[in-house]
Amino acid sequence: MSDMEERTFVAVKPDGVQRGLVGEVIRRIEARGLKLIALKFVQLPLEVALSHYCEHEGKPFFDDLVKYITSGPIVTMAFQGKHAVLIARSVIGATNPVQAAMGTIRGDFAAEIGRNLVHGADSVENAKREISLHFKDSELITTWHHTGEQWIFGS
Ligand code: IDP
Ligand code: MG
Repeated sequence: MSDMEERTFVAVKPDGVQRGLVGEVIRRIEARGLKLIALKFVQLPLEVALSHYCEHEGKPFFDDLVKYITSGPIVTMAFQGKHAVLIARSVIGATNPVQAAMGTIRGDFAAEIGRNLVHGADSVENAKREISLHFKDSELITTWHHTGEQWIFGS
């Protein structure tokens, strides 16, 4: 796999949808040069939410987290590009919006850890797991040519 084929999974959570921030989230990630390869508007079934957040099972906030992510429709996306995981995480900002830097999505728009607007996979391995949980292989469209890529990544 080439560096440029690294993938990440991002979701606009129910509060982000309700607050009209879908376009803002997509815009900021697109602007960093990542290539969109999948996108859906979906209300997560409980079993998908449980699987998505399985690493947090047993933590005190787990039940609230599952209620939150299933409380309304979300936008799920996959992006591809060099350092896709780290780039998306840096655009999103720290988990607790109180600590998130200004200029990040959470730092600019959120105030509560339990309402932090966006999800971004935290590793290449988790991104793979999350992309395959939320998308069928046939829903990933990687064949299109991102014309800005050579100017953004220099390759
Ligand atoms: P991340 O979304 O920045 O990767 P994680 O630690 O993976 O953060 O936690 C997943 C989600 O669980 C967070 O985005 C947030 O919505 C929620 N969460 C994490 N820690 C807490 C907490 O201490 N209280 C309430 N919700 C939390
Ligand atoms: Mg996480």
